[in-house]
Amino acid sequence: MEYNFLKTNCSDAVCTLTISAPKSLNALNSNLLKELDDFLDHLDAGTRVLIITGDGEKAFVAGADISEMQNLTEPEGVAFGKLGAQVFRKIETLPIPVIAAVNGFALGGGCELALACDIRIASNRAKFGQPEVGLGIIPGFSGTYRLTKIVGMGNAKEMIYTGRAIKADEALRIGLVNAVYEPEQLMEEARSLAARILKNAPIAVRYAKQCINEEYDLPADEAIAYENTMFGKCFATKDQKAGMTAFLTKSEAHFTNE
Ligand code: CO8
Repeated sequence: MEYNFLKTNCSDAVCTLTISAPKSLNALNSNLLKELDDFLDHLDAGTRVLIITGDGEKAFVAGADISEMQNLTEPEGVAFGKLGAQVFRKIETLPIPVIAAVNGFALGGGCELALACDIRIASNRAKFGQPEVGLGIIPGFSGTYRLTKIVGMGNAKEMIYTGRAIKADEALRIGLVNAVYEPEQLMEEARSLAARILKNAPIAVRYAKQCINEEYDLPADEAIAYENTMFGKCFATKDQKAGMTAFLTKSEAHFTNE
């Protein structure tokens, strides 16, 4: 598929995906969401970390495309919401870590896109918000679900009821982002975070993501049992032997993803 709204740059097991709709501050229209869906389906098997960012200096993603939503009927609203929600769920469950490098406005669907990623880092110019109620809608790409989990119910309710955009320092304080950098350092920091992940055993990183995601909504005993099963599966990998042998022989581990 040819992409009109995505720029991709993949090398050394790291893919950087840049959302690019410059005329609308990278707003998510349905064609863009379909491209994103296609990109995720065809991600090279050798990719081990995905970084998502926005084109330009101003916006990560300024939301879903308001001009496309303006005249939707109720069933069309459901369909548009479902499209975004399914694509974002695909990001959340991708078997590799996904880093959101938030370089500017992350509003509405843009904030929800960042929430679907595993780790969020931001430039000090970034602004996060869920302004939907000011447009007569609610967050529709799973923001009411994920924001609450990430920043807690009180912070999520305040952001969603008021629609107030928060700056990067406040996002850091409430745990919406893990770190804040100067704009020109953001992508370098994202790549360095990816490089730190790449040093580790790929299957173990994948299992860890799967455990954290799957266990989050389970009762404690089921969650603990799930982890126990996955922990056991690690011992069936060559990389477990490589990692522990390297530690015990004081050498560097060479993981083969087996
Ligand atoms: N959709 C469409 N166009 C947009 C959007 C958007 N979300 N955001 C910006 N644009 C366009 C503007 O209309 C403008 O276009 P033009 O040049 O043709 O007038 C261009 O981008 C530049 O924007 P501004 O001139 O407004 O730039 P400013 O620097 O003055 O302001 C802001 C930047 C503050 C980011 C401002 O553009 C803004 O408030 N944008 C809208 C933010 C917003 O409300 N986002 C939430 C949208 S709703 C949503 O995401 C719901 C998700 C779930 C959907 C579920 C569907 C059922």
